[in-house]
Amino acid sequence: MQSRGVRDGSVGRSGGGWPAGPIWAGRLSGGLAGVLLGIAAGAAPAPPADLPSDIPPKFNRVVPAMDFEKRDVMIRMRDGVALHTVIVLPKGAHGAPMLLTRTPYGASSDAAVNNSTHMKAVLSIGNDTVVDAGYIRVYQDVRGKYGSQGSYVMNRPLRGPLNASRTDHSTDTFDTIDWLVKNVPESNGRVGMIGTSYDGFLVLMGVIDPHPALKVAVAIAPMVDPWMGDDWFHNGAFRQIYAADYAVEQSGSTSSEFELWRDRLDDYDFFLSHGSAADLARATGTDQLPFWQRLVAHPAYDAYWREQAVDRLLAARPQTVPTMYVHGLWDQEDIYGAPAAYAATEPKDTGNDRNFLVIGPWSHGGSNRDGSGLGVLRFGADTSRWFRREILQPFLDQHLKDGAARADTPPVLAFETGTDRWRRFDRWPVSCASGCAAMSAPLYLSAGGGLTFKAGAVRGGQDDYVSDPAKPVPYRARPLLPVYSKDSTWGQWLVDDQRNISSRTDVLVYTSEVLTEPLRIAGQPAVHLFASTTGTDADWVVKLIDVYPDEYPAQKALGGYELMISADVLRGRYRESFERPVPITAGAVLEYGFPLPIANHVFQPGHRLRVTVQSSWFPLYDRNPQRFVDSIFNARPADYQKATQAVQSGGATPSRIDLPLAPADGR
Ligand code: PG9
Repeated sequence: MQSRGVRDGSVGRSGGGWPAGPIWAGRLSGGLAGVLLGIAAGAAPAPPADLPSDIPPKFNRVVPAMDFEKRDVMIRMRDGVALHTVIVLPKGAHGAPMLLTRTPYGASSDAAVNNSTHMKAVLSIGNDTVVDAGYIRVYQDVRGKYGSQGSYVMNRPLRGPLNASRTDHSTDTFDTIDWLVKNVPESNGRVGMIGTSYDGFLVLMGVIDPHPALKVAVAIAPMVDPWMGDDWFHNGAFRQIYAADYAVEQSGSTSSEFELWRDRLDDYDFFLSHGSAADLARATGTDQLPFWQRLVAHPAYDAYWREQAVDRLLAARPQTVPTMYVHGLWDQEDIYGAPAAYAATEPKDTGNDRNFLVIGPWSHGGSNRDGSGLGVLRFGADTSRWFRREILQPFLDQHLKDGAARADTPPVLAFETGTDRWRRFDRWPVSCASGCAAMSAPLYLSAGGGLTFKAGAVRGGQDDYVSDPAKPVPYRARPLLPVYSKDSTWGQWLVDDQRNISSRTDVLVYTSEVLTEPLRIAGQPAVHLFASTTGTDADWVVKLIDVYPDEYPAQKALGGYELMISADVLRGRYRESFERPVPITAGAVLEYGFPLPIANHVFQPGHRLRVTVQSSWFPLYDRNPQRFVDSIFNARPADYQKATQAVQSGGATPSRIDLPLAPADGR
């Protein structure tokens, strides 16, 4: 009641809503107390209409000198649409290079990570060396997001069969750079692009038909082929947990203020309780979103996906802008993109001096943050900072700064996990999947749980397990927090201890003898699984794991740790063709072949190799009903069935992983 009295103005009336004679009233100084409490000697004055505001009509904020200046501009594209752009200039800049990031995540917030008078603190830490080098930093909202006009299209395709309009990210980048070089007099007229993930995809769009002032590009963890192995699918298996969140956040509104709601803590329960991906989309309203509708309309690798795969687009065009691809070995979102785009463009780099690949021990975009460790892993130094200072900045400077020295950028720089050191290569080894027979060594699964390089030591036979869609294998230890929740450790899940998972009865485990010598792999392991199912469709998830010694005094938590080195999934219906799914013949032993993400790792003496096989990875991937249906998005409850999966070893059906071996101490 008291607050109601304040609101309706009754406080001034004697005997009003205030308690009589409050002790604290006497402590207020007369005038102010009079105004606040309406108490005055003699006749009661008319009550004020309202209290004076604490917010003055004009507040002149006193800000000490800033070491930068910010300009907010709208840059008009060729079709009249204006894009919101923030230009951050070091004070006194003159003849400075410009570094451009185009983004759907908010240019203004990218240019105001902290409230500071220092440019270095205002930008994210990934910009530390760029600011030290005196660059002008430019951020731009893509069409339809935050301050920009126009329509937002998720991964807007290039003009052509999938985009009938006059513009795309390539033209928008061109028009933006054209404006920048004409309207930022503090610049030297040279522009570089840098961006991570979606912003990395935008970098690659920018190097297509580039503006002549675009001199260098750095694509960090770029989304390149979202069906084959980046954000939305891996080999046809749908990345439900992530796509469901992302669709709502990114395409639910211009300024990304919506999140997918939850009605329970554990995402395992949440996704399981809502049935198929389409059922959940209906329950949450996600099915209204055009982006979601496109996902559901294109479950297979049809022209829609093929025509927008960035590696194909790049391969089909001349490469004029020196480009660095930056990849994280434990990238939980875009583990496919950077190596694929590098591989697709490398043949055009005849002088081996325009196309560069950096492979670090990072999660998604980890090179922009602290890189001293990931999860329980420690790398002995801040690998990200070292990369930015010693590799990235000299590379940018070489192409953007007037008179800068030539950088000593190796064509390929790869951090070797297991030994924690950087290695320089002339080329990244071709993948086993595309024919590295000479250097690949088959690691055979042996019935009963063995794993060996010796074909003669393989025990023939089969191991089986029951895969039950009602109890799918979680992708990490439960409870599973939503990807974007405040306490989420989503960025670490690829280095989680696999112990809790491999101890399940629906996961097959194959383990080698203890290694007596280091075993080094550098490249892409290739799975050849011979297996049958009693169902008519099945997912096959294969993980290559480094099992630490049972006790590990150097870091106790790593005793017996099961560290995933490389892993992926194949949706069985696509074993013959990604374009045309076919049912699996129940009971037939078939070969399932697929490459795993690249690794650059040394399994140390005392460690063991482990391979595990399972048929769900939930809810990171939606459940395969295990009965062939037209589209798994629309599977009905009755379609989900248990199946017995049998994995073969030896003889004519030698399940194995071909490992890209490399000399343990050589290059
Ligand atoms: N992995 C995110 C993404 C990239 C491209 C498309 C959609 C999502 C990202 O981190 O930006």
